[in-house]
Amino acid sequence: MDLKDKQRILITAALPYANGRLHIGHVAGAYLPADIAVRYLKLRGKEVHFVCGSDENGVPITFSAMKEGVTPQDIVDRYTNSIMNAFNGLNVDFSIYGRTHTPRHDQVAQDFFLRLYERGHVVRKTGEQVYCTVCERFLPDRYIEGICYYADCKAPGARGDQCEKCGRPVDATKLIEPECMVCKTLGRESRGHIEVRSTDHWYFRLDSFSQALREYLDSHSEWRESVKRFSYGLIDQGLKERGITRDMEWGVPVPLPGGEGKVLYVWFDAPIGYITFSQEYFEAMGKLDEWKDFWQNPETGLVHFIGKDNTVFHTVIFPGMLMAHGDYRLADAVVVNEFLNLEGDKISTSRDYAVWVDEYLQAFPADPLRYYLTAIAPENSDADFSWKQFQQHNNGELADNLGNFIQRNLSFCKKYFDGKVPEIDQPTEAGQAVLQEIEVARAELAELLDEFHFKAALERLMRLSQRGNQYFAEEEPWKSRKTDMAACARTMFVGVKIVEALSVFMSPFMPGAAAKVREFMNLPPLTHGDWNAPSRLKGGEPLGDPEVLFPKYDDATIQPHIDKLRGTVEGA
Ligand code: B3M
Ligand code: ZN
Repeated sequence: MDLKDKQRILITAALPYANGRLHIGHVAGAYLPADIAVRYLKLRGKEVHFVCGSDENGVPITFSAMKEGVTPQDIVDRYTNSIMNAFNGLNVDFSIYGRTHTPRHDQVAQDFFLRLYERGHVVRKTGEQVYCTVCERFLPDRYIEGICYYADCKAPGARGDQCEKCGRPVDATKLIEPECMVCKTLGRESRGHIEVRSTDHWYFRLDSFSQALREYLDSHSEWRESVKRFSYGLIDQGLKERGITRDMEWGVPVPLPGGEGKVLYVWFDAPIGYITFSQEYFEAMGKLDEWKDFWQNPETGLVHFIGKDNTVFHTVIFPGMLMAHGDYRLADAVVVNEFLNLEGDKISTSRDYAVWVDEYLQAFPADPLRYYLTAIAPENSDADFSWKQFQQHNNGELADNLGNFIQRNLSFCKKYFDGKVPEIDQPTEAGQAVLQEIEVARAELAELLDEFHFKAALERLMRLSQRGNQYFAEEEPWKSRKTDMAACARTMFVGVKIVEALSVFMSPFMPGAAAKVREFMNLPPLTHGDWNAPSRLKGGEPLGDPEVLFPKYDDATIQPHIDKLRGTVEGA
């Protein structure tokens, strides 16, 4: 069944690592488009659940803890809290926001691992790993860095799991001039004492699912081009066994003899987190088995929203894991976004070169950011956030087009129609044509949103608002109110109908502003299924009090944010 025809849908957004604050790159990459989709689908009357949570295991967490000289638990507690606050402030409305460093998740991930092991898809092998003789420990993933050994790359700073420069996976034992990052962080000599030692690990035989994964991709020709190209490319190059355990203490313990001192690789347990959180969520509602409807029954919808760097895990490895398990269905869609840059440079958390959500929210409301990040959404290519452009979009599009249209119509009614919806017999022909255009917009917007074309959908919304402004200008109600009040009423009746429609269409993108518009019109808050609800505005009924919806920001307000970034660039 097509996703469009499904009535019950589970949506996931990538689990943020709980080792840093949330920034605009994360928001544009996964959480905002997912939230827009969720809000839209609910308005369409679907049963939608939105699952997310913190990724609290793995080297990213322990590495941050080491750098700050605190425990991994301190790190995940601090940042889970900070990330949740940022999501709240942005109005990202998860059904559940869970955490992966919990006994419950350990259990779910271990059961999953054991099932794969019992079915022969996970095997134990002795392999070579890098070991620091000073630290007396193996150095998984980013605990080791060196020069990338691929002849056409040779970039310094390649990590033990991946070279960020060329993007290829790395065999840590082959890195040139390897360096122990633990020693380096602690200020010790970091070279010259790294050896290759053998240790046992468990490997997932992803290669045996090549054909099935290819068929999975074949069945989704509707996915974004770049995602398909990338995923087919991985399969064409030949899938390999993947090491899914690590020598470290923090994480999900390996539940087998010989697994002491080893944990599951974070990228093995993290996607299983979606399942854990789904269980926790439905259980909390007293519906013990309902999670299975969404994970094991293909009649429901399942959609993952992620950023580009997480693609392989969601289109190849996790589906492979689910196939290996045997009880699961696969996602209908994996919606992938490219990267968001900042003022022409890469966002860098370590250099503090980012727009942090908490900082943004101290200065501005959520909706202008939600608007701007959707207007430049990195759907098919990388995008660039610029404060000047943010200002232009806010002042030009939100304030002058959308806000102005709404304000203008409602204030006019307030002044000349006693704050009521104008009463008319029927609209003029031109007015009827405009009312018809609302229906066209409703249908076209739905089509775009059903296919996750958020940017185009937002443009379509703004065109309706522009059309409204144009109608207002053509009809000149400020003239007709002096000569022909009935004609004026016919114009304004159509005007407020457009405002009402806009309050519905804008709400997935800008829920805060949409709710205000509903208040300005004395309309009830939107609820489930309201996308197609008939107009609730009746001639003669009182409207509320309009206020400025989107204030403009002057240069003096914007400039400090630009300066802050310049400072961090120059200071770096
Ligand atoms: N935590 C990577 C990231 O934040 C990772 C996503 C997990 S999704 C299961 O980019
Ligand atoms: Zn070391």
